[in-house]
Amino acid sequence: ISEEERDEFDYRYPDGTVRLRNPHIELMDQDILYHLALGSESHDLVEMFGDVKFVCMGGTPKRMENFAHYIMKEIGHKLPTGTSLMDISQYSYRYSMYKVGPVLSISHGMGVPSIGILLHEVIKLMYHAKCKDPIFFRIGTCGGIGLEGGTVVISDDAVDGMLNNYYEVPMLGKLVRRPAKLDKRLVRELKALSDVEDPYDTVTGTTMCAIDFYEGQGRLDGAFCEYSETDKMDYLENLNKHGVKNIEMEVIPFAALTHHAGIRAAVVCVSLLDRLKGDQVCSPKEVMNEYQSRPQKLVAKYIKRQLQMK
Ligand code: R2B
Ligand code: URA
Repeated sequence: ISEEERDEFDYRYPDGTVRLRNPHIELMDQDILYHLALGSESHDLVEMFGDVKFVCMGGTPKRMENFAHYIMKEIGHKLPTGTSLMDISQYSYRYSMYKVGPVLSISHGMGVPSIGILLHEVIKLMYHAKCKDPIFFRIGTCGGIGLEGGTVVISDDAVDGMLNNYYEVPMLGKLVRRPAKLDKRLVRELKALSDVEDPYDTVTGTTMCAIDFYEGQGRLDGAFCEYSETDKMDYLENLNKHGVKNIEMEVIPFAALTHHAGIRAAVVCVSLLDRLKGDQVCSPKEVMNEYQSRPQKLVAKYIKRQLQMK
């Protein structure tokens, strides 16, 4: 690990616990994590979450429930007898959250605002629970650029639809920018775990974060389209030239907010289709489900290795 890499993720207390860049929180009587249906006074967050080491996020509640069951099997975690896996945030009716020993599996919904709100609350959860050196993963889906459907992409950089590599948020009438940086060491470690025997490729590259699925990703099949197929192909080819390997909808806030909090994080997505060849997602359900298990396998392998090293 280089000096530069270390410096980037040192916004933590020496014991590895998460430090908040917000002086107001510790002055409050209680902090309600509204969209998680949790609170710092209503729940013993240290008792409930203090042992969390890995936070895995993905778009849909079902995928994250499946991941929770899968990781439970992989790390050999046993639930207390007579209990079953429960959605801790079910009464938020917003996100789903499952806990399997040191692993949290949480759905983030679609797009920048949805994952942004969740990240505020999960980063505060790490702080309240005094979690040490938690690592965040997004296991998701994407459209590939010049990559066959089923290819796994580990993001080593993030850009938005204008090729800017920062998260820009209007605050108090001003635009505030935060660099969208990912942990390069984590990228290397994940890449090294990919199996050459896999019947699909695992690549690293820049991921573009769109704020829309259709026109925001140059699709021709939305309800509206006022550009030509040539315009679309020129745009995608230009992205490709800039090293963009895939397009999804959350990487910018995910990279920027974890980095701002000093939390190591990685994004691993499976490409559902090659955007140079089409726009519609039309693989059969079984194929799609198998595709979606690929990022989960890689992240589970990483978690397993980390736990065995202890
Ligand atoms: C990938 O898939 C979703 C859109 O279908 C979005 O959440 C994303 O990033
Ligand atoms: N998710 C996206 O955001 N885009 C795609 O093309 C596929 C999945």
